[in-house]
Amino acid sequence: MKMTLRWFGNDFDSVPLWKIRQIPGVEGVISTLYGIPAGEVWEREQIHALKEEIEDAGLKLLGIESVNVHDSIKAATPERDRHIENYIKTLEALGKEGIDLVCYNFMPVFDWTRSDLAKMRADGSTVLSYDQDEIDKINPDEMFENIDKKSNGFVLPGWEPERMAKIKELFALYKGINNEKLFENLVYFLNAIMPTCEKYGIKMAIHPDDPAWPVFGLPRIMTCKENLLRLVNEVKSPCNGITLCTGSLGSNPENDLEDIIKSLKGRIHFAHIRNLKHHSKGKFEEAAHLSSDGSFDMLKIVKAFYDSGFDGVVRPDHGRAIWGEVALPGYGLYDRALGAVYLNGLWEAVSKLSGEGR
Ligand code: CS2
Ligand code: MN
Repeated sequence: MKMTLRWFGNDFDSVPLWKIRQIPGVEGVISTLYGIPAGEVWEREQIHALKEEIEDAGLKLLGIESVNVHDSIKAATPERDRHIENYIKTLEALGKEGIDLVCYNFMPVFDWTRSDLAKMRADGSTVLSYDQDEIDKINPDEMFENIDKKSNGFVLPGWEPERMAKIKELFALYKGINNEKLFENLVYFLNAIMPTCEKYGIKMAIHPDDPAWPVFGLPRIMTCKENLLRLVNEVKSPCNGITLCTGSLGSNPENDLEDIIKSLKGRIHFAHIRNLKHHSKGKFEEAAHLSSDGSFDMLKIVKAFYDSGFDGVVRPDHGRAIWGEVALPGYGLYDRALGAVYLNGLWEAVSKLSGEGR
């Protein structure tokens, strides 16, 4: 298992690489060329420079999160093939730089959705939270405004202002696209890129939808065991796999995380391991990684990864804002560092107790 932290690059992240380097057990980072809009080609030189900067800090670039998929591909508009060609060019450049893991998502219009980015908890920390009743009262524009106000001045992944400026057009693209059609579009995209992924040994890892149900009437498909399994079975190449994000899938308490992890044996290419606290149906808040702070049994989750033979790249996911840190909501240093160390501890215990010490 390789422990990493997500890093948005010097121009966008509040956390410098040297601090990440000092978290025990963290070998590398997961990064991206954050400034490049979805659909444009990444040049090899830019990827090389990113890699070099990370290596100079004593870390490895262990994967990309994300190479975003253009909405024309998700909605199958006439421009999709041109955008798929661009995506392939980006994959080729990544492959030539030795990058073998790419995380992406297939959520229409937005990435993750939250009703509050800074919900105060009893101990004075703040977390991202979701309340379906709140979301039902507002439209996407209002949600963007709320999110923008509480983003501490940072650009949030999936909520780039230039995308949000086109929100009405984006919604219009998805008229007539239901879950089944969106699924077909995903399979079309994957079939088109698989030969390149196979040539360079790039593992594609789709991130589940967050929360794991449709929002604002837009279709969402990466929400449950059945659909994840359907995807790996329809596009059989081992390069087609999953980012198993416990917080996103676990937003729906009906998803049995241990069972999902075990049933995707061999097809989980990347793990985001975090906890959250359920209040009632459609209402949850994020929590510290520790089991007792939220609703998940983190030991059982880590053991499920271990028992299914997982040995890939892991990262803690969103953390609480603590100790006065001002950072991208969910992506401060302190709570994610605590999360990484805790997850490493669970992994060490599980692996040594199993007698294998993997
Ligand atoms: C999120 C997403 O839960 C998460 O990891 O922060 O922004 C995620 O990075 C994307 O959906 C992956 O494409
Ligand atoms: Mn995640």
